[in-house]
Formats: sequence, structure tokens, C-alpha cells
Amino acid sequence: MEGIILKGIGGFYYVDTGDQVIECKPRGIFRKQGQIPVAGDYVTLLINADNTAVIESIKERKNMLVRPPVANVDCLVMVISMAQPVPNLQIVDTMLAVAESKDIEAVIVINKSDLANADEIGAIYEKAGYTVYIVSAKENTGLQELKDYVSGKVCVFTGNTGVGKSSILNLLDPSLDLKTGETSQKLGRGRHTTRTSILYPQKEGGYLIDTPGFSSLTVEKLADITPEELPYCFREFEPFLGTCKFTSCQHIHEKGCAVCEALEMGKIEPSRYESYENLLEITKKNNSIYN
Ligand SMILES: Nc1nc2c(ncn2[C@@H]2O[C@H](COP(=O)(O)OP(=O)(O)OP(=O)(O)O)[C@@H](O)[C@H]2O)c(=O)[nH]1
Ligand SMILES: [Mg+2]
Ligand SMILES: [Zn+2]
Repeated sequence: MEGIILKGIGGFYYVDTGDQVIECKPRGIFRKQGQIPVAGDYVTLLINADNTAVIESIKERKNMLVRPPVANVDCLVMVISMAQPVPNLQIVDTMLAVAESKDIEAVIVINKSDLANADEIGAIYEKAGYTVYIVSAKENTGLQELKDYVSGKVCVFTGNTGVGKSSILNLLDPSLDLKTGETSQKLGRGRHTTRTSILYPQKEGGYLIDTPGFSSLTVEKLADITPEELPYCFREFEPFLGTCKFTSCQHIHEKGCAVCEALEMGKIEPSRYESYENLLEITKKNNSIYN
């Protein structure tokens, strides 16, 4: 039997075979081989004599995100909010870079536009070459375009805890009825209302995937990219790469750096460049740990 993992909780996986959802455990050998099934994996199942089921094999993945852990994604929907919590552009740019490195399409959703004007941040990402959806889950505005976009695709919603991922998903598909959190006045953010990544089938095909939000402390852990590939993960840098004076250019204010010239000419947004600078340091540190 074959199916797709909708979610994994406490060592159990819930596999949709098309006509039923079966609770199963992974084969013991997976652990030894360091293989971990994740939500979105296509798997084959073995049904034991006592009617329990095990995941026998994991099919080759089209792609996989480590944080949040999910496989075979068509699109990463990066959700930020204008307030409670305020946007952390370093995190946004890190997630976008990770998506680029895995060749996963990404779009930006700016939520809570009822609390502050989102145009400025929206413009940063449109200039970088991303599609931006400015929405308010509270006032139910701007969501039709997003609904059209996600329809039929496997879309993973990610972003800080409390930005409104589950609230938005409830509006895209009211039958979901996902739990949403109260924003703590004191912390100005939510408290991890969503606990695990879950795939929700769409009527039109594809899945909407709700995930637990990350906290601001995880940039280091998010960045599974090498320093060499990092410049290619900032899509607005691409036209300039290969045209710097030195082939070894890391685009950190070297002489004759085409990326820095583009920055000075206003073709690259300062906040994006700043994220690049910080991420380069982080990827260098991360890679020296593993080397
Ligand atoms: N003002 C305002 N509040 C919103 C909006 N969208 C969501 N909220 C509130 O923000 C809080 C967090 O929303 P959730 O949907 O639980 O956020 P989440 O991203 O799923 O959070 P985690 O599951 O913890 O990652 C809730 O109190 C929502 O009512 C919005 O557009 N405007
Ligand atoms: Mg949630
Ligand atoms: Zn350069």
C-alpha cells in the first residue's frame, strides 16, 4: 500500500492512502540508517498480521525542508506580520535563501496589515523579485489572490510564531478550523499554538501545510547553506554575479564588486544586503563546525 504522510506525532505517522488514514510506525532500520520520515513523504506501507502498520520505505524526495521538517513542497509561503510580532527580515531572508538553495518557489505574505502599513516592506520584496500578498486575517482582506495562488499546490506556510499562519489557513479553507493563539501582550508574540507540521488536502489537489512557528533565535539553525552558494540564493544578486573584478569575490566591499555597486546604485535593497552579510558570517561558522 502507498500513501503520503500527513503528520507525525510522538513516534507515530498518519498516512493517507487515498481512501483512509492509517496510523503507523517507521521500520526500526530507518533509525539505524539515520532516515527519518517527515510530513509530505510518499511511503509504502506493510500491514502486519495483527493489523498494525509500518512504513516500509520512503520514496525519493523532490526536496525537503529541515525547518520546518516537510518533504516534496511546491511552494514556501513565508508569512510575516506588521506587528505582534514585528518582522524579522533576517529570518525572512534566511528562509528565502534556503528555499532558493533547494529550488523551491517562495512567496511573501504580509499579515496584520490592519495594524500598520505594509507597503514599505512589501516593496523591498517585490524589488527583490518576489510576489507579495498583503493581507489581514482579522479583516479578511487580500486573501482571494493568495487563495488563487495556493490552489492545487503543495504549499507550506512558515514564519515566526504568532504571525497568523493558522488564522490565514482558516480563511483559505474554513473547514480546517485550526486552533489559533492569543498574542501575549507582554511578549508581543504568540506562544506556539501549532505544535507540529500537518498536511491538509485541498479540494483542488495539493495540500496546505500548517507548521509550528519558529522563534527569533533560530537563524543559525535555519541556514543550511554553504558560503559558496549563498550569493546565488539572493535572486536579485544574480544579474551581477560573475561580473565582479575578482572571481573569488565574496561581495563584502571588495574592490570592483558588482554586487556592492548595485547596492550603491539602489538596485539592491540595503536590508537584503545586510542579511546577506550576516548570513555569510553564519554560513562560514556553520560550515567550519561540520568540516
Ligand atoms: N490584528 C490582527 N491580528 C491577527 C491577524 N491574524 C492573526 N491575528 C492574531 O494573531 C494571533 C496569532 O495567530 P495564529 O494564527 O495563531 O498565529 P500562528 O502563526 O499560527 O502561530 P503559531 O501556531 O504559534 O506558529 C491570534 O491572536 C490571532 O487572532 C491579523 O490580520 N490582524
Ligand atoms: Mg499556528
Ligand atoms: Zn562581488
